[in-house]
Amino acid sequence: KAFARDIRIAVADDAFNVFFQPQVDLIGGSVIGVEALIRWRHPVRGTISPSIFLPVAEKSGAMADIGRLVIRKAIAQAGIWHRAGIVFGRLAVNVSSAELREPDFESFLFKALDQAGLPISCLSLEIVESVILDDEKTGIAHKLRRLRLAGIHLELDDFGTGYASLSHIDPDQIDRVKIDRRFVSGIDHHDANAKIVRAVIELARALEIGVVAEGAETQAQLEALKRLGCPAVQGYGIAFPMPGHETAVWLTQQA
Ligand code: G
Ligand code: G
Ligand code: MN
Ligand code: NA
Repeated sequence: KAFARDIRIAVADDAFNVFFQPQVDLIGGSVIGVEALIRWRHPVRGTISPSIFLPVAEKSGAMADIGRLVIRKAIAQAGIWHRAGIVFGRLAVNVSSAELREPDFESFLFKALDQAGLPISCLSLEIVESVILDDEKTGIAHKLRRLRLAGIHLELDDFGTGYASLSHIDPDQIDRVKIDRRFVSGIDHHDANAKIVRAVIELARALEIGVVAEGAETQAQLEALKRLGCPAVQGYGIAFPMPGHETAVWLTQQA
């Protein structure tokens, strides 16, 4: 309860920040995207992980507001980079079902893009499998389809950890899958992990869907992903999530 109140206060105080974590082409090394990740510096408890406070926000009804805050800030930042000629590829934003259920989610999104001067094709939404399952009831599927038709990219996040139905990697609905980091963590020494990652890469290739491996931390993991033919990667081994100004410096150094 107190925590839920802290979250509401943080929304009002604009205490949430957006960090960005780069994604790179594993062959050529060029930047292909940045994922926006929310960060909260609690006045007493210090930095709190979104995996702790987002579920509370979800339950207390603050998620939609927090999501909009992130989207607005991330898109505004990407718009600045776009105009400055700083190459970032695509901006990926995580969206929860609470956000997608809002009736005016689409108009909100288009307005944010318009205000920031960011082309629609620069934006990508990351959704987890449970959101897709949710849709049947809530009409989220239709919304996602319209957004995709408008030129926004859709990605299946944390692939392999949810209900993992293969029907969720449908090229008519999804542009890219993100292989969850639990499969990447043991890729250089755990044979089953490597086989699963290879299978997902082959599946994605057959379906002509993009694929990015998450959570690559070590050189050995990056080498293993390369050997398996993984086209793209995101993880501490490339770059940590960074505040906007640091991200701009990082991006400029890559170019
Ligand atoms: O950045 P970190 O690994 O701490 O994030 C933990 C979890 O929080 C991840 O599952 C991530 O998808 C989620 N997350 C981070 N930022 C956002 C956000 O802005 N919106 C939503 N819906 N989820 C986020
Ligand atoms: O949205 P998603 O569930 O994919 O969130 C990705 C989360 O993974 C972010 O919170 C980010 O901080 C975290 N992350 C990114 N790279 C790494 C990594 O190399 N190792 C670990 N342990 N976590 C990572
Ligand atoms: Mn994500
Ligand atoms: Na993920």
